Amino acid sequence: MTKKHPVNEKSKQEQLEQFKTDDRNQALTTNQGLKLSEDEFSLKAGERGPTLMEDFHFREKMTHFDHERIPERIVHARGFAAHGEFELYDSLSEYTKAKFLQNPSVKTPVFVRFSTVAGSKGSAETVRDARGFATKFYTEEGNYDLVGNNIPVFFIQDAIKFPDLIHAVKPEPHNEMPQAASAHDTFWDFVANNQESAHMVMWSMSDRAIPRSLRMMEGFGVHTFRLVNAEGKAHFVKFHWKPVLGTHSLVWDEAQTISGKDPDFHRRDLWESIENGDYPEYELGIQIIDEEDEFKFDFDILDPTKLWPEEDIPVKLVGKMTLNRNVDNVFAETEQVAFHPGHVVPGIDFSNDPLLQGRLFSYTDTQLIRLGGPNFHEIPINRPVCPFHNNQRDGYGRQTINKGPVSYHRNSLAANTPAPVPESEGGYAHYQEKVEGRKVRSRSESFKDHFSQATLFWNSMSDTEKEHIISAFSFELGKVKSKSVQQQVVDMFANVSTVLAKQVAQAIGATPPPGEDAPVTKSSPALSQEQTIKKPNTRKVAVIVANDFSGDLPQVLNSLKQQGIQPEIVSTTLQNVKGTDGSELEVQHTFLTSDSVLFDAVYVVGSASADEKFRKEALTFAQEAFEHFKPIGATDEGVKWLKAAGLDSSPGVVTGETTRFTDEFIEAISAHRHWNRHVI
Ligand code: HDE
Repeated sequence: MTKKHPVNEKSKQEQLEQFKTDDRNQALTTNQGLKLSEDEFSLKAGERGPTLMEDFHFREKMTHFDHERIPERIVHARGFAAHGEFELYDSLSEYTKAKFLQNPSVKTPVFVRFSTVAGSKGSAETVRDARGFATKFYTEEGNYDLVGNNIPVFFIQDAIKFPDLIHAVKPEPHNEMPQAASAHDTFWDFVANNQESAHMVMWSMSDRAIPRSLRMMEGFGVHTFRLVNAEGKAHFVKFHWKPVLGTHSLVWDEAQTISGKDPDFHRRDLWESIENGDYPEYELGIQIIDEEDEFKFDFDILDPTKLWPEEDIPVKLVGKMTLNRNVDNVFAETEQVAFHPGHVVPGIDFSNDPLLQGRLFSYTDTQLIRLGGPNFHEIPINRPVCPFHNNQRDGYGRQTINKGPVSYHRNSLAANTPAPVPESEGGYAHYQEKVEGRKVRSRSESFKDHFSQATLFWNSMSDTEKEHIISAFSFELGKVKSKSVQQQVVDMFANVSTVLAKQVAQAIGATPPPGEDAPVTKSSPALSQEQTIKKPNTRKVAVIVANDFSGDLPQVLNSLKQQGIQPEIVSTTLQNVKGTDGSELEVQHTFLTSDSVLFDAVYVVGSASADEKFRKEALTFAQEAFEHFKPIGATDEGVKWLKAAGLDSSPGVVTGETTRFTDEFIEAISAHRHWNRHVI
């Protein structure tokens, strides 16, 4: 007998609701429900006497506290997450039978966790690193996890090298330094001696590794997967997330300052955007290659150090994900969520990418230690929204109370249930790829070109992006102590570009490589962030205002807000500031509590009655924003201050009369950064 699984109509949100608890206005009890009369003093033999073993309340409270922490993720420890939903544009039935990819009217609940890779759980968020971009789709056929990064390729080609890579990038074991940084000897020693890393290193030395916001970065599934339709026909696929606000980055000096000024910069940005109703949105994109075309490319589509150039294989946008709800409890949800590339649904299958194959083992294995046993799927955030039944039993933290004596298959006592479901009725069947070969430990010849796509990436960068890459290499290798490692890296990257290698060699005192770069034959414009969407929405502007500001200011601020820009007032104290016409503005930040690096633009208004100290503070903001190529606006007294400091009349610096000023300032903010500014 085949019993169909009824679809659970409960949304993920409703499902989570039953686990939520509000302790306010409740009696204080032990975990056994015993009401407590006292919670401040342990039980003692006399007021000044020893504490008694009998104090079960003290022991329960302390034991629970002693066990509050769980092991952090070995990688991607520092992360932040949000709930949302995914909507499809058009049915993808041509390619896949996955139910959540059939019907555009279905909203699939999602949970997305973003992360840095190398740093520990408390590390700063704006470090140079790849970002994890892991999405759990709670579909009616079970959970589907797309566990990706914001960089489309990876450092290594075979999962067996992952422990080596991570040992090399993590703080060095003899002194546990540096935290959350690849700028040290062991990482670069690994790179030079594992040259398959060349392509990903180019990405991680680029602006992609210092995103402006988690809302403004792309996501990639990295590996080649398979989509399989109802007729059993398969296509190779790569997955993309495209942020609706475009892909934008910080500059390195700014990223480093933010690490100190606000180590929570990215989570704060995500949290506040969702609280403000500015929901982050990403479009899902797919690139498709026919099975017959597997060998038509000048790279192996199973090699995770290769991307599929978008100009050759276009990205089809198939749906949109909106993150619209913050978590209620970071530990219960963000920390306990367990992703796994092997969590798939019918219609989504794997390829033989050797990195993916290894990941299929690693993710369950890691949860066993991190979440303390095999029942992590029962934790509310990990539960599917559809029912699940099998003969797995017991283990640490088991919550399900399975009834009846039968927990084995095949059986007659329970009419041989729970029963497997045929493929035609939604049972998962692996794609029957024909596989043949000898058992070998080796790498395919087709995986051995490590430099062509690294060069493609370099050739696709704008001049500014190239400068940033050169500076990043110079910084990172400048921190490396071994002259030999420095030289090995310079020699290695001469295979990517001699221009790059020569400039880095110059900066770090290494021997430059001989030769010149070959003429550029191919570039991929989609790889440059200069080509991205540029919008003013959700950009934060520090508006520097003193008492006696001019009456036009509220009108300017309203025009900015109408464009989705977020002006925030900065002044000397948190007292309201008053205008000459009697209007008042609430101050959100002081010069002490904020810094220009925490904003996308600076608008200096000041006032004639502001003192010298105020003028200096305002100019510090403006100067720093200038050096980070950010838009700067000034009206009223601010114009005079900027002129006197020589900060006016540069690209992206807008000064002037109210009406024209507002339009031009909005335009300057949309541009994100003004690279053609002359900064010494
Ligand atoms: Fe992961 N990775 N990884 N990884 N990974 C983990 O799983 C691993 C790789 C990625 O927010 C761990 O639950 C191996 C590529 C993300 O919870 C662990 C290999 C990509 C996250 C693990 C890789 C990723 C992880 C640690 C080489 C991009 C965070 C904690 C074959 C496509 C998910 C955990 C979250 C986390 C193993 C390579 C993405 C140890 C063995 C390539 C976004 O299982």
